[in-house]
Amino acid sequence: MERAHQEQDDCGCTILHVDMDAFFASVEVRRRPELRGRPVVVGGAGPRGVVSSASYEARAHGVRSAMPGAQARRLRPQAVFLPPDMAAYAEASRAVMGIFADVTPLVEPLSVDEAFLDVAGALRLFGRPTAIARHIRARVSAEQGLTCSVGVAATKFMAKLASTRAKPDGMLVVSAENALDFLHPLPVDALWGVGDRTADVLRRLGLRTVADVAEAPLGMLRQALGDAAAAQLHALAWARDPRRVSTERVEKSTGAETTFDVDVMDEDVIRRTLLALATTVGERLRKAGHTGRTVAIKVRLTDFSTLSRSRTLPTATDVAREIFDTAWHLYQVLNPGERIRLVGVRVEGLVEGDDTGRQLALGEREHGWRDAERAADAAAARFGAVVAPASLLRGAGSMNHSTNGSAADISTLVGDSNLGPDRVVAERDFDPLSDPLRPS
Ligand code: DCP
Ligand code: MG
Repeated sequence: MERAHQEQDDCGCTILHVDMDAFFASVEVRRRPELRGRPVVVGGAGPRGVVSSASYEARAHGVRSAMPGAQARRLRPQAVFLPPDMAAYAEASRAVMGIFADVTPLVEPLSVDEAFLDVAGALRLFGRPTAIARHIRARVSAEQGLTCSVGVAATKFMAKLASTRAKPDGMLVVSAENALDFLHPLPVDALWGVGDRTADVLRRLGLRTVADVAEAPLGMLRQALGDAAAAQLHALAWARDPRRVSTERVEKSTGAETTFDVDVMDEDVIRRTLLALATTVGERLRKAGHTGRTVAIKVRLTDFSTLSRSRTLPTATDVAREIFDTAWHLYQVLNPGERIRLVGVRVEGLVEGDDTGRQLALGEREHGWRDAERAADAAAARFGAVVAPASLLRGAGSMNHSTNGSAADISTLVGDSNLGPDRVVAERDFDPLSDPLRPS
């Protein structure tokens, strides 16, 4: 289905944004053809699970990603609810990214199912940008049995807006000439970087549409948002976006978080959960060969308000013990004093490899932790065992799952910052109390 604007002049529109339609749900439908045309929801199991992906048939009834599963069930009880199969999605992701790479080496993946492509160098081989977009859509469909939507424009910002507008299973070209006609009627939150809070600020200034922001005096925006954000929004509102498609994908942070089945007050449960999360984050850092200097925690209360705190260490770390000590300190200082729905731990400001300063900066004890954790990584790699800190085991028997709020049966979300703060890139059952083996 190719929408209006498709005949638009695609001259100079050398940036494509490709985004798979209802990605996780579509991969599930592909291997269960009997589900085609039915409302399908991936994720949302358990009392606190959230929806990862919903087929367009489920969306017609209001089901959306990130919505609590219970709400999705109320909206569409007939929907087929399926558990996520991350391995299958990762494989499909690799395959479609491979198709993009056949067209141009300038592919910037943004998440598991979307990428920017700079096709300026591919025109001689494949033809006009619209022809390239059609070619990609046809290959993805023929080889993967999946649909995607493609935005074609002169800038990343406009290409991304265009693909969103083309969904599902469509293509939309926004020529440089038509960019402002397309952009200006949109609400302010269409601008990159405008979340709920900035949208509120803009609304209080009487700015509702992108056109309002474009016409607003820069001084007014500066005063409300600061110089950098004001300049950026103003440029975007005039469809100016100088960012190039970049193939260097640097993870800026890595984190893990846990939603409790029952809201928790017990500090001991929270402490052990933070330790489990720090252990996961440390493992991921060591596996990726990254270290980071800033440790952050996130705490969501029963009323969904979210608090975060961070602290920058003198040297970068990949040591779970250090991450935990900092996270626990931050938690104690934060002292929420209320029931907690979710906690998360994140290490930010990642750099490749070791921080060379650390040997001098750290004492024997930290070295000991680091060596122990590396040994545990090696043991886990060799024996496939889950190696957990001893204190995850201690006190496990004292937890009363039904009355205390428990860390058992929690699901852990492991995410990378470049996928956006609240995106779920992996969801798996994570039970820190389940039979972990200690390194001998
Ligand atoms: N995802 C997730 N949790 C979210 C958002 C997304 O687990 N809160 C996962 C499931 C999605 C995939 O990432 O299938 C891609 O995210 P998209 O935002 O592109 O959503 P979809 O591909 O499902 O739908 P569409 O792109 O058609 O809107
Ligand atoms: Mg998608």
